[in-house]
Amino acid sequence: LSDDMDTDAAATMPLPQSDERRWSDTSAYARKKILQSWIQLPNGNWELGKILSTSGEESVLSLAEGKVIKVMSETLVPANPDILDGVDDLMQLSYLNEPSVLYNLNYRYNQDMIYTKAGPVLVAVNPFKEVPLYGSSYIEAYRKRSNDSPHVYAIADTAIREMIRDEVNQSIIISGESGAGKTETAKIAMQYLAALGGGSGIEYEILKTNPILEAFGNAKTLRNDNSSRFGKLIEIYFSETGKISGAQVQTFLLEKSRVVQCAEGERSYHIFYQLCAGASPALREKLNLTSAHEYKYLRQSNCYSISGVDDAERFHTVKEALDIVHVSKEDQESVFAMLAAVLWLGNVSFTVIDNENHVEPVADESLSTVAKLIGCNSNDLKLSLSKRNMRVGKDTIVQKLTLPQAIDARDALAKSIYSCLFDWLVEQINKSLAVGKRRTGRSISILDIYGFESFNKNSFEQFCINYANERLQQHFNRHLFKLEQEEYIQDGIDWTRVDFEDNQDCLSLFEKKPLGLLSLLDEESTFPNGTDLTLANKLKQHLLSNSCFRGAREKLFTVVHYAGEVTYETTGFLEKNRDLLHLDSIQLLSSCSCHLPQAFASSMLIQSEKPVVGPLYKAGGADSQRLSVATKFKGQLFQLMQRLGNTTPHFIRCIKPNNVQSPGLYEQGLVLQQLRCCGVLEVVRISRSGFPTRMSHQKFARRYCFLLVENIADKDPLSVSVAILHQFNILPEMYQVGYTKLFFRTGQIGVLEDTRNRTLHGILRVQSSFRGYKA
Ligand code: AOV
Ligand code: MG
Repeated sequence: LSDDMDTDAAATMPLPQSDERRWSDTSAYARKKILQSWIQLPNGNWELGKILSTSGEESVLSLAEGKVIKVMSETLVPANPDILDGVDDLMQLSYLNEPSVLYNLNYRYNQDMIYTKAGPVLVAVNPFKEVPLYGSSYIEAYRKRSNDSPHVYAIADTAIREMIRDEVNQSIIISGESGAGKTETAKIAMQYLAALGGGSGIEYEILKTNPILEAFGNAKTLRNDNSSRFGKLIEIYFSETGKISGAQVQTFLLEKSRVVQCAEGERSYHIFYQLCAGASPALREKLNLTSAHEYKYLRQSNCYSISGVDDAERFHTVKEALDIVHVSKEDQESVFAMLAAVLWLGNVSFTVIDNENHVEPVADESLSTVAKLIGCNSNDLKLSLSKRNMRVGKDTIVQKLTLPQAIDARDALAKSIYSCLFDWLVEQINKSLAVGKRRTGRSISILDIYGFESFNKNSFEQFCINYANERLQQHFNRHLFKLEQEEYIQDGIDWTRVDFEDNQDCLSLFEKKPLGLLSLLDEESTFPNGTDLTLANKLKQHLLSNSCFRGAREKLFTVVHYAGEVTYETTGFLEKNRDLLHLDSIQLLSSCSCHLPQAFASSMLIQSEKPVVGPLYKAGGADSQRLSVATKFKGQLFQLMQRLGNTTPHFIRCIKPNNVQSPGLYEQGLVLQQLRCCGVLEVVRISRSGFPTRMSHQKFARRYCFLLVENIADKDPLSVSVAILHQFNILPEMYQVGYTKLFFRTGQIGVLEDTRNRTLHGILRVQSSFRGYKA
């Protein structure tokens, strides 16, 4: 590096300030002289400057376009030499500070290199446009390892190799804010696994689950035109030979409320608009279908289309996908009938029938269509939406409904039908994917859940979604930091502890018993007189001492999440958490002549120990112990974490470069906030100073002992390991010998693997030429 700068000036660079001190390493690089530096502009963005001179406490810098400025030296943050521009692993940066990382990602992003490694983690910056990085030629290049730039394909490839090599199940865990690109990334990973493990045909089915689940479980939100409103874990099974033998999809907590209500500018689930736009004339007639504009459930948010998306075309894609996962034409028609029934239910209106403000549904086209579609008597439907059967002791009394109660009953029915339909579809998909599945083989799971959300108004759904993200964040932390350090210490390795941001406090705020958010919410949900306001007051009364909790006026409270503060409004919390089932609705569905509603009714009854509305819930001791939505979700998340805990994880962190879903726009502040909260920089710092690769002595000895010149294979594994290390002149600072394992710095095992592969190839060549000679 030759530069004409004043070296003395650079030599007097002050010690980096707070953040920089945290990020910078103590390698030889960091002590070298600094030629260029980052300076933060008043708008918060960082700009690169060349240090011209330093005198006293001030430095003179030249910025782009010949601008020269004088600043306090202590505000400067050292920049990397140009030669490190756009390195593909942040570990390679000499100066690991925030502006350098931001710059590096931006540099790559501008050239459509959206993937960058951060030590063991893959960072993916959403391009919001098609980038030429996918398809069969890329897949082939990663399979052959002729392309080594960071990529989802490379992660998927490593997962397959490690699954086979270590005989351990793998997981690809994708996280990031809403709209950051998790679902797209999951599909790209699936594409690779399908290409490499394909052959049986089941891979097509696996890929086709995507359009189906997206149609029924994704919707346009203010953050993302294709936002996942459910969490998904897909486990793909492989045979011993590395071929896909089956798969299983597990879904988490679908946002039901969207079916009956969604915010201005958002949409309900895609499938409704697709059906309205794409159904054939015959189907339209059969379902008495009209346009999306005619349905109240779709009309309320005043948004019908998504730019660049053809709903009619998507409808055909979904139908084809349903064919491929073996949902019969007949069943498909029943599915569409259920969707139409939900839409028509939303149009059912009520009229007052007495002077006590009791109502009953108007007997119009909506009511008769719903009855026809679900296969029940119009009058039965009318009755179930105008009265409620209540059991008092052994007697049943009939209560007439007021308008809000009737609307509630109607919407509850619509939500139940939709969520049962979603579950039913997942079940069909799983039946289809289970063909030939052998549980004995290994698997790779891909996790794609709804990302962290913060809107102007945040309700129960955001509360659950953000709680899930908090759990996932801890899995990430635990794995990459805690376990890492604990393992070093357990194995007697010299290791200076590195502090990292843990989110345990926030998780405790949610999970602590009896005084945590979830317990208090459940408690209030069982009180008949509990309201959204009493809930908010209760939370404030008990939780104010928690550092992650803040009270606000009336029904508002704030949680300090790892990804930022979110203020929630308790309106609807209790009702959504109770998720009461109306007994009358279940009875109605079970009396229907169509098979889907019947199936829904029985799954509602068997399924969850769900509370049933009314005095049943209040009076019955047993009933009140039934699980609330939040508690059930918590249980699911625990199970999920346990499952993931038994796998080797591969993490992908998706980053959203702007909030307007536009290509080419890289907002430093937004990216930085995401990098900070997800701990990417800490990961790099730890990995760089640590020993990320490790292998037990047994395994190491077994794998490499044939390379030994001297025959000591009968010695204990530790001695064999040490002999191998010596023979290959691995530098002492590049590894550590623990009690049970060897620990290596990044890249070292690659050197050994190369030698091993070369030697193996040599042996094979010799053997085959020998065979050729004999023939
Ligand atoms: P998310 O899954 O992280 O949000 P998506 O995967 O739905 O985000 O991505 C949002 C949008 O970004 C997609 O619809 C694409 O338009 C674009 N996008 C993302 N990744 C790519 C890519 N690799 N190439 C091209 N475009 C991409 V949420 O489900 O809301 O948390 O809940
Ligand atoms: Mg998604």
